[in-house]
Amino acid sequence: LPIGVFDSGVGGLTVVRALMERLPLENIVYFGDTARVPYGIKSVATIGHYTEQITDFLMARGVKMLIVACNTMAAVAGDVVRKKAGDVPVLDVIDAGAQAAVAGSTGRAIGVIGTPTTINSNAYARRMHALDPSVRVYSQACPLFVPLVEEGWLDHPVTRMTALEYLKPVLAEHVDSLVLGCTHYPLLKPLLMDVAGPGVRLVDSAITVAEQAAQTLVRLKLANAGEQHSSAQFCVTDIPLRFQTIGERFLGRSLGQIERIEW
Ligand code: DGN
Repeated sequence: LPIGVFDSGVGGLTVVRALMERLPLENIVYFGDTARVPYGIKSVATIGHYTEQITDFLMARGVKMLIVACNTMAAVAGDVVRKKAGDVPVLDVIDAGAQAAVAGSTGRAIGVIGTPTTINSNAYARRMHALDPSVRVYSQACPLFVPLVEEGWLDHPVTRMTALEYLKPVLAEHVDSLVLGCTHYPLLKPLLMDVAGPGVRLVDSAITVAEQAAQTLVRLKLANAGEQHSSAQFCVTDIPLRFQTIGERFLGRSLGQIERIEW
């Protein structure tokens, strides 16, 4: 059975990339709601409704695990997924990122960056405080990062200046870790590392959720073993002009066959 991974658009392909690297024997079915992206600026009720639909779609495909790759959906609609998923284990990027951030923080001061919806939900801060009430969390919404990444400006002076501006207040608090709380941000890692400096550890939620998936599959005896060939299937609700180029940049390889879902 495949692992179901979903996102509001192409961004979740950074999670698929991390999963392919960590779990090369697993089959993956990806759902990207490219017709309705971006979610980061929509209301909680609308995001909840969309999330419910996507969960039903993937459950009908018979998945053995669900991964909420979108931080925005994980922030405000994680419960919706868990309710619909029944016995199927559900992982999400916020839970994984928060755990990794707290576990590896040396100074108990953690920065979080994400879309406005993710940051306004306070979901990262709440999860981190539940794990360790002594951590101080400094959050910053970075709405310009998503379009800059989709434009491919990963190492561009405009992106660097934007990052400097966004990170200034967070860095002034002497954070020791910075959580990349949005699917798009792993592509900015080299630039963000440069801007944040060597004293700040970047926490990549895509990598941490892939690690959590590997451990969960082993624990629940659901891991694919043996010589089966792994496959990845990509379902999207729209195929915009630059989908292939952007998607392959996020995935780091060719997308292959893309299935267009008509809703
Ligand atoms: N996938 C979204 C996230 O991780 O927050 C970013 C894209 C969007 O919906 N704006």
